[in-house]
Amino acid sequence: MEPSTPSSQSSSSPDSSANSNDSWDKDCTDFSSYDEVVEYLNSKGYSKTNDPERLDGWGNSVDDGIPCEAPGGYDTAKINGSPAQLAEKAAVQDEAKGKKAGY
Ligand SMILES: [Ca+2]
Repeated sequence: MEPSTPSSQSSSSPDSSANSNDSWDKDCTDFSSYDEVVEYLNSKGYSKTNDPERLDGWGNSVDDGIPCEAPGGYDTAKINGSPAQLAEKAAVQDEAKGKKAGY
């Protein structure tokens, strides 16, 4: 009887190089300006609930619909699915409803 030895010892070699630079997975640091972040997010159709590249939940670490860190005073209504944009849409709908109702 042979002593059972594990045929391959798993040495701990962290394979971090693989996921740091995936071309499809952008990070906030890959953008040179916040407008670029928003443009990218909008062009991909990403939003708070559709964020495969985890652009939201970075920096302020909250899935709040705001990707990366918006500079102070930034018009976040430009961001696809952001709370500010949703509020704007709701306001427009309310207005339309109001017009229909004759207000
Ligand atoms: Ca966020």
